[in-house]
Amino acid sequence: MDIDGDVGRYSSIALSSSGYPHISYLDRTNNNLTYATMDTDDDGISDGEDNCPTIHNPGQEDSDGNGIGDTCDTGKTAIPTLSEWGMIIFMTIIMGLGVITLLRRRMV
Ligand SMILES: [Ca+2]
Ligand SMILES: [Ca+2]
Ligand SMILES: [Ca+2]
Repeated sequence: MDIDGDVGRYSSIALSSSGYPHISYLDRTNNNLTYATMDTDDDGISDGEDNCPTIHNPGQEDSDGNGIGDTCDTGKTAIPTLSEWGMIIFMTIIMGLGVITLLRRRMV
């Protein structure tokens, strides 16, 4: 059935490997083969293409580029702040000095 409520004919349905349905039908009003799209969150992006299909995000922002929209991406990898980077570098240097000290003691 299209947005005008007209029923098509010869409909077909196929499921993608991720389980997303792909539906096409012959539109009775113009005899065009039509691909039916579903937009659950009404953001203008069909569910199959939407990087966050249940939350309205027409901009499809995905700041970390993992394919999951920012509004849905709960498993974001935290990027260390400048002070955290400083601590990481500091600890790496301390550990490196510790390893060098241990190796020198063993060589003596
Ligand atoms: Ca959508
Ligand atoms: Ca969306
Ligand atoms: Ca993301």
